[in-house]
Amino acid sequence: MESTITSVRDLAAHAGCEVTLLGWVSQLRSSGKIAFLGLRDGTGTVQVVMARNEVDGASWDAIADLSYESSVRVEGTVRQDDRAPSGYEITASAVEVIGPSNEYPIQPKEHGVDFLLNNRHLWLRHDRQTAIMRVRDEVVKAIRDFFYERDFVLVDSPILTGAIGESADALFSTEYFDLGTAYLAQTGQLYVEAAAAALGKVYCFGPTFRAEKSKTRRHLTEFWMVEPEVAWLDSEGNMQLQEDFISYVVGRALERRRDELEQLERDVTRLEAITPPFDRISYTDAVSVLKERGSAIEWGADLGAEDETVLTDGRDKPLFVYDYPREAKAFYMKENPDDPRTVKCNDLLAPEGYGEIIGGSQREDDYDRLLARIREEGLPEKVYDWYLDLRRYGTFPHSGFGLGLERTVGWICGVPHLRETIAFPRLMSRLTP
Ligand code: NSS
Repeated sequence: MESTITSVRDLAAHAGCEVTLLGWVSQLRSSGKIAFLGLRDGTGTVQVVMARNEVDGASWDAIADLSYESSVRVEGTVRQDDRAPSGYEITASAVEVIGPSNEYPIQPKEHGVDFLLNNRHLWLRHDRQTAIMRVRDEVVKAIRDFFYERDFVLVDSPILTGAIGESADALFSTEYFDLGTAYLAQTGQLYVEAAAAALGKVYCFGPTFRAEKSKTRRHLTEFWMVEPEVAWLDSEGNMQLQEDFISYVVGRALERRRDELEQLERDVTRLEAITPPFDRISYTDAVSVLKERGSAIEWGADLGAEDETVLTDGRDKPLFVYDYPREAKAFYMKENPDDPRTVKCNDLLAPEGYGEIIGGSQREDDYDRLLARIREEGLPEKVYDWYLDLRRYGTFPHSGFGLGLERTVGWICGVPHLRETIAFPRLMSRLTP
């Protein structure tokens, strides 16, 4: 009789029983009389022990052909073993090779990052990468649950757009039939602003594109962003929403992906400290602090990665920097009535050198001021006509923010370079695999 097909994760339920496992060989060691395989099936890895005199001849011969990442079917008995990382081990009675794997490129030795990225389709199978993907999956689920539980409505925004969302110098464009140039969305924000007037509390969550010529560890050309937008919310309320949101997401990763975080050797005590409220500092005060610490920054310039690290140095929690100069920020941010040189906005900087993970703002809701800003930036007025309509027909105070998924996953996992936080990273110099 065929034994039950099960997965590594569910072995506990089958202790002492005969089972069948399907997976890939991640480790291999044989003495001629006894062989040990690491069998990885996507839910975990278990050691399989095969004694030559306890399996049939065909199974033992199959072992001779085995190499890393061969796919196999293993039948055997589940034995409890406290020394095994999963708590269980399989004593095999039969092994069948489903797909051989000759000269698998990634071997258990040091490989350069370029080599690994060229083999990203295979590199994804390895322990560190699967742990990061599992944390990412949980972060995405937590993001959706947070907004669902608070009655936000998901409104997906278009990827092909006619308007510039953030800045004119970082656009990917493509020909669009008879209509001229279409741009790949840098943000869904302008569209969720329209949706907020329809539904109150909304968010979009999808891929966004930036043709930024930045070869840093924090820039992808394609990244995922979640963007909530809330009617009748001001900048202060927006920051409260952000600190609740970040604390919820980090809490969920700790609750449900602790094993993976430990596998990644993440210091989880650093994450356990992430609870509201987070400290706030105005841009103007931040510049004073930076100057005191020797930075050459001048009031008016956006903060660089190094400035962000200096500001968060020695802090346990993320830090809000609010009310930036308007020339440093996008056209849609609301002029600060208390200081019109600045706008009602904030960045949220993650600790431990991870830097900006959120950019948010209250939106300019005054028709004349918004039009003036569009003109000042030299943006094509015609394509923003619909956006101005939101200020023509029942304008309303509203705020929102954008959280970069990969930067957040990088911070939570303790992985500094974004190339490991998305399955198939798109960088300036990389379009395959
Ligand atoms: O440009 S942002 O600061 N803000 C916006 O796009 C707003 N329209 C969001 C909004 O208010 N709805 O980008 C937001 C976040 C930023 O803090 C980063 O975490 C992330 O998006 N981001 C990136 N991640 C990876 N790679 C690149 N190139 C990148 N650019 C921004």
